[in-house]
Amino acid sequence: MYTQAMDTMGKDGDAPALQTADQQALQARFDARIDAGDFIEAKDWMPDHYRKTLLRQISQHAHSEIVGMLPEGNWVTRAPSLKRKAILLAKIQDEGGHGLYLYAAAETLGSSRDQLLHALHTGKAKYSSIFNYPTLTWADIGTIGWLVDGAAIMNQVPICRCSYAPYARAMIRICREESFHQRQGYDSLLVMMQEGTPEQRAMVQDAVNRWWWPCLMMFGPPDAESTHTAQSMRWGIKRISNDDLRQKFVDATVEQAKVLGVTLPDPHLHWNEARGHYDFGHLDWDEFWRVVGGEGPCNRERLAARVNAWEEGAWVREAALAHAAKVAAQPLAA
Ligand code: BYC
Repeated sequence: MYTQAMDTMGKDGDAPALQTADQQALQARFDARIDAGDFIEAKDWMPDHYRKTLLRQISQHAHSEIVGMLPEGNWVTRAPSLKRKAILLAKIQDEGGHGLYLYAAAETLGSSRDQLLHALHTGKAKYSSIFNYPTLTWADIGTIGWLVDGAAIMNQVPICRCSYAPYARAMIRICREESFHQRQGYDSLLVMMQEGTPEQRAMVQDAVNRWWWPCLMMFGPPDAESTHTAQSMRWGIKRISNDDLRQKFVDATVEQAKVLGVTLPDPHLHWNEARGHYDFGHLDWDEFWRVVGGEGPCNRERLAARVNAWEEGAWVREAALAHAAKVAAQPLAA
């Protein structure tokens, strides 16, 4: 299963010209299955471009999950109560689990875990821009739950219907857990807003001010500038475009902000009766591309932490392999 070595970070070109009648028949059958809404399994024939697109997206998603553990990990020792610490630990552990489901789904496409992680550690692979921002106060942890996980759910629920079945199955489990993550964040902020001191309420507002715009950028560049959206939607990998998901997120979040009692930091945010949606201000796409390009506030720190974890964990991998070899060498019990 893991023998189709490939450069996971190669730019996806057009699908190679089909060589034979057999390949044309395979392509036609694949297209018909996609059009019929069938799921594609790992053992099924698929065009190389489809496989590379999935490998890129799923591995980026996996990397985002494990890099996403870092900003939250920053607050484990300083959580304000045992209850909040236990919730935070459980959430971070869930993110590690999501990374594992997703790396396993990516491996079914012909890349090894080592190849995927090498791409992350050498800076060739992307991970979500949002995790390159710092967590400055405890309110950032609640805000990540509410807004970052909220954006993640908006983006990820449609992926439960992704045409590639192993990814879709992983996403069903992940989305269930993300809902809990979002709720715990909102609950934590609600307690601070309703029962907290004026300083705590100001801390929540400050966190929302800093996270709002980066969260809107999580959905990716505008559709007109998105390299992959059209093809990914044709293949049923993406079901809803970047801009449409961003709009859905804004519409849902404005109402939640009202209940919470915070102001979203956008003077242009207002209900547009004709569109049936909230209008919102312009995003700073220069900032987005700077962060994606490695120049965000925490890019270097995040990557260094992952590389360090890999190097310091070498003895665990070696011990696990030695143990597995020992078990395999033992005769089977009668
Ligand atoms: N950050 O053509 P586009 C989580 C890149 S985990 C960085 O629209 P696509 C959580 C994009 O890769 C959240 N790069 O691309 C975890 C492409 O560059 P390449 C992660 C971004 O793939 C722990 C270029 O821009 N979620 O929520 O069609 C704790 C053009 O973009 C970003 C997922 O990964 C970005 N934000 O659409 C808490 C979900 N956006 O690859 C929470 C799965 C775009 O050509 N992924 N780029 O070099 C997706 O749905 C899609 O991949 C995206 C982008 C919507 C992200």
